[in-house]
Amino acid sequence: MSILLMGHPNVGKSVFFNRLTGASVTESNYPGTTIDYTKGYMRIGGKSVELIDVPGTFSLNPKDKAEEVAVAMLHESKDVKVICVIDASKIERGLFLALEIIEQGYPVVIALNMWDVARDKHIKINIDDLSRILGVAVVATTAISGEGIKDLVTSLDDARPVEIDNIITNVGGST
Ligand SMILES: Nc1nc2c(ncn2[C@@H]2O[C@H](COP(=O)(O)OP(=O)(O)OP(=O)(O)O)[C@@H](O)[C@H]2O)c(=O)[nH]1
Ligand SMILES: [Mg+2]
Repeated sequence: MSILLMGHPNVGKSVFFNRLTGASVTESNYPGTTIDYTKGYMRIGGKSVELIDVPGTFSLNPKDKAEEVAVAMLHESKDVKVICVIDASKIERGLFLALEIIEQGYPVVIALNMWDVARDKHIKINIDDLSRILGVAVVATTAISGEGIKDLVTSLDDARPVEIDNIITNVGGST
C-alpha cells in the first residue's frame, strides 16, 4: 500500500512529508520528465508504509507537466490512500480537488492544514458537518507545529471509498 500526499501547490504537503517520514527518503525524477517527487516511509499502527509527496495540482485535469505527473502518480498507484491537504484559509478551492479524488473512488482523508492561519483570520469551519457530508475523515492540522498530525494518521486506517451519490444526498439534506 502507498499513501499519497496530494493538494494544491504551497499548502504544506512537504512539511507533512518531512514530519511523517524517517531517514530513508529518496528524491527521483518521474520517468521521462524533469518533475521531481519524494518518497519515504511512514509508520501506521506499527507497519511501515510508503508515503509519496506528489507534485502540487489544482485538479485532476492537468494544465501543465507537474500536474500531469501528479495525476499519473495517482492513477498508476495500486492499493493507495490519499491524504488530501487543503489550505483551511482557502477551503473552497481545495475541496474541489478533494471531491475529484473521492469521485474517482480513492480512499481519502482530508487535512485542513494552515489551521493556525484560519484561526487567526477567525474563519469558522464546521469540521463535523464537512466530514459527515463527505463521508471522509476531516482533521484540522498545523503542519509546522504538528497539531492534528497524530489524528490524521489514525484516521487513515478507516479511510474507505465513498459513493459520490451519497455525498449528493448528504448535501441535499435528508428527505
Ligand atoms: N502557518 C502555517 N504555515 C505552514 C503550514 N504548513 C506549511 N506551512 C508553510 O507553507 C509553506 C509551503 O509549505 P510546503 O510544505 O512547501 O508546501 P507544498 O504543498 O509542499 O508546496 P509545493 O511542493 O510547492 O506544492 C512553507 O513556508 C511552510 O512552512 C501550517 O500549517 N501553518
Ligand atoms: Mg512540496
